[in-house]
Amino acid sequence: MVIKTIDTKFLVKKFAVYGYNLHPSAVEELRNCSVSIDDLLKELQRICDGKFIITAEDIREAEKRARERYSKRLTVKKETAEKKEEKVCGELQILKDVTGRSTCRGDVEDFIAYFNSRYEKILRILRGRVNPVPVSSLWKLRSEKVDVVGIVNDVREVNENTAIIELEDKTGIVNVLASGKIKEEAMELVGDEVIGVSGTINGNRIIADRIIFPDVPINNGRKKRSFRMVFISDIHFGSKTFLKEEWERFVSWINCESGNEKLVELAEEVKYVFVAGDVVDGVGIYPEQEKELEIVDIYQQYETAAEYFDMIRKDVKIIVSPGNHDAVRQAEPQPALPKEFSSLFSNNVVCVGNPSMIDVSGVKVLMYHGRSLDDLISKINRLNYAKPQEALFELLKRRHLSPMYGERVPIAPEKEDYLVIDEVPDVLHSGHVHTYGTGFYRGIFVVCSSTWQSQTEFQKKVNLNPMPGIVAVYQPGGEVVRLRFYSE
Ligand code: D5M
Ligand code: FE
Ligand code: ZN
Repeated sequence: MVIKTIDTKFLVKKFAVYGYNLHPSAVEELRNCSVSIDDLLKELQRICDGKFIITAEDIREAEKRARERYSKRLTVKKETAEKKEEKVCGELQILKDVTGRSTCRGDVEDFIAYFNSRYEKILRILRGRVNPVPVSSLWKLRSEKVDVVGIVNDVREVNENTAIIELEDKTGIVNVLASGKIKEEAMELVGDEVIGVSGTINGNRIIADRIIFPDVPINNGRKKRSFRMVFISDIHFGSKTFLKEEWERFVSWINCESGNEKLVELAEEVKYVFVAGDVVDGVGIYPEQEKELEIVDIYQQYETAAEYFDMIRKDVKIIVSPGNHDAVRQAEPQPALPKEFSSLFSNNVVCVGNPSMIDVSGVKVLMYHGRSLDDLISKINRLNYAKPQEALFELLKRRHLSPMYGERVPIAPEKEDYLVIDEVPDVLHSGHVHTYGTGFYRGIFVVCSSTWQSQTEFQKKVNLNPMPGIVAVYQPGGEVVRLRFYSE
């Protein structure tokens, strides 16, 4: 109750109940007072203990104190809200993510800075294994044996036994001749990756002895944890072919409500669900998509996503990064879903960018939607959609999530190349291709998660044969379990 609106008689009576007589100046002062009468009386009791007549000055002092107490209460409330958020994230930390850090405008300077960042970061990884000289100073050298580090501009097959790699560093371009076994390696270079070459100067070329990939070190001491992680992606909520029953079966399992004793025990140990993009089907992603949509409004698609995520028990944290069907910029790195959509999700859902490095209890999970897999699979002959994990191995070897520039993956030229795998993860999680595969690469658990969308008319036309409803359950340092919720 605000005092301004109370009549004088009531005021006098109310103060009399507390044993106070109001001086006329105090009544006037009370008219200008904007704190509640009860808060004011509480403060008066503190400062006017034993006093009989209350003056204007007493009112001013009590009002000041009541205000201070109110603002303190607000701070405590804010702190509690922050603590609550911290509790939800708990032992989860976002180590790297472009969200809120994007600087790019897309001009020429941005592209120069972007590729410089890519080059510098990978050069740092290669140092120690190579001792590179700048391309511009190659021809002044006395020694014939050299190392160079550069971005692969082009690879040309000369004949059955030879290829030429055009390598560029910040100072110039050099042609590298690759023969025999090295030619085979050269033919698998995808372009725009940074590599080291060790070789001999011959005229204006280098004859390669060795190609050095930045690669990841072998990790024999995998971190062991008692909890389990679940990896999914490409749910495509809103699509006509979203697999509702399969999703409900998955939820029923994760909520420990179905399956045999072993499956229930497995579900009990799940603490995290990672969702690597294509949460919804989106709108306007491909021609005539509206024909394949059950829900044509993007907001309603995310509302549905929120309802379906809400089915999952709340002590499981759900980490969601976007894909090319989600409502964020298409160019990679993509920021997390905006508040407009993420606020629809309950507290156990954390939205992160694509890519993102997440630390859960010391286990580092690198999430990347996987759009570059299409480019990689079409470029390297021995790769295919049936074993997408092998394409992911190639990304780890190149220490880059989307090495090929100007192909199917649009890249935003940020000052820092967020797609470089500078920190070595314990897990690499991707999706996008709608097929499933897991494996270990140098001790890193690699998972390409399946989809919750059966084949669409559009996918039929582009010959995409999905492997839907498969879930990878991984215990860090332990076993990988594959669960299938789809039966044909
Ligand atoms: O992509 C799901 C899969 O479908 C992924 O491997 C790309 C592939 N795809 C998508 N569009 C095309 C076209 N136009 N041609 C060939 N392959 C395609 P998603 O991100 O779920 O749409
Ligand atoms: Fe998808
Ligand atoms: Zn996708």
